[in-house]
Amino acid sequence: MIDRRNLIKNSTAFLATLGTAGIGNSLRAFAESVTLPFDNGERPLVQYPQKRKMIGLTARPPQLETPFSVYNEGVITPNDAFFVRYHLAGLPYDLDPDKFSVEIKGKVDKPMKLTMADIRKMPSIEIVAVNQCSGNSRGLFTPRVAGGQLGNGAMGNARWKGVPLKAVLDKAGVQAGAKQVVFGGMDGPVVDKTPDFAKALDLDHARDGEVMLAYAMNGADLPFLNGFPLRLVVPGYYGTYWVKHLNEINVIDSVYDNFWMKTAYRIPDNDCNCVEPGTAPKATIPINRFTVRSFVTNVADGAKVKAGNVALKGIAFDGGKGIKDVSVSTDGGKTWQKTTLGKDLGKYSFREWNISVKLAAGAQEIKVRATSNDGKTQPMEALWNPAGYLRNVVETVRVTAA
Ligand SMILES: Nc1nc2c(c(=O)[nH]1)N[C@H]1C(S)=C(S)[C@@H](COP(=O)(O)O)O[C@H]1N2
Ligand SMILES: [Mo]
Repeated sequence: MIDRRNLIKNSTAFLATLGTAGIGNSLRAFAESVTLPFDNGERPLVQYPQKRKMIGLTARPPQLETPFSVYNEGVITPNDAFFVRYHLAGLPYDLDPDKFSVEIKGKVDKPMKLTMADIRKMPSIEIVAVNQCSGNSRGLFTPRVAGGQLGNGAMGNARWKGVPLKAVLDKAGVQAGAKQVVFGGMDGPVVDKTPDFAKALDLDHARDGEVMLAYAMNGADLPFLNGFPLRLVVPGYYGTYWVKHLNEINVIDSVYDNFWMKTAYRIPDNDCNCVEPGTAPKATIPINRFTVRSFVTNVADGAKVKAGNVALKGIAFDGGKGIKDVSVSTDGGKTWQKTTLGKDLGKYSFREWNISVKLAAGAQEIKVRATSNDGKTQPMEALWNPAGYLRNVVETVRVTAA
């Protein structure tokens, strides 16, 4: 029942805000701005309904980065600080959650439409999982690449609640010969030349019991900008598959080949998923699981710290094997010290790490490197691909100890 109340609060409060201003126009730019660590990295701090001040990338559609300091508040990213990414400017601002339904169609025995009430009646699951945009950290690529010039704030970790996609597919009865499941959301292009956004997963993946239709995030309704009232959650996979305002699930007997699968969101088809900087890959595949990453969160690049013992804290995550080890180096990567890992919230979650290191007076570099349970680790030199995806170089924080 709490869910229901939240739902009403969400819709009326949020839509009232929109009704008076329209979200694009209600963008309030503050005098404050932040500068991300690359050329042309100046960004306004902006505020949208249900969000705190966020780093503004674009206004139409709204695209917001999480201020990096948020990741030091805890391993769960608060809803009001969770990043926002959209491709198309036509957002479903007028959606009525009472009339909302998701349609299941295509190669199924019983095509159906499920309302939010229908979905809330089904047995629910919860998974803590990181959502990260493929283009997270793209602005740091050298040579620079085209696309949203993001710092490290296009990622977040939340406790998602919803129903397994498998349960929904079973209800509809997937027919023999089905190959993929296509997901569509309510947003669309404003002018018709941009192809509508839709993504597909292989049927086996769609039925793994973890891919879910989520209606709650960290114990509350999804914020509108994070896909209210229903979104796909694909644990371990890049955010592009996490379709928001999900209203169409289409089971098909072919491999989906729209623009967003066939042309965009593809990575080099080789072992490193990388190419020589400035060159084009010979063959590509759709982007899929996250590469393993780790960050220092309690000391910012350029900070001044006290010489001696310095407590360091941060986060690590990977595409779903879970984090085995996070180590820190203060000598340029010659030696590494194991950190202590924090509470395990599941293999798809951010994992906290802590360590105390000795820093001599002067300019120092702190490097952090995570290894996942399948032995994958982070490269010392950044790998490159033309779309600026998969960045997972060992991060370096430069500090002055005194
Ligand atoms: N309907 C819809 N869903 C979408 C998108 C979109 O443009 N429209 N963008 C995708 C991409 S690329 C990312 S990274 C995630 C971002 O999720 P968030 O905005 O909740 O952080 O949403 C995904 N789902
Ligand atoms: Mo993305």
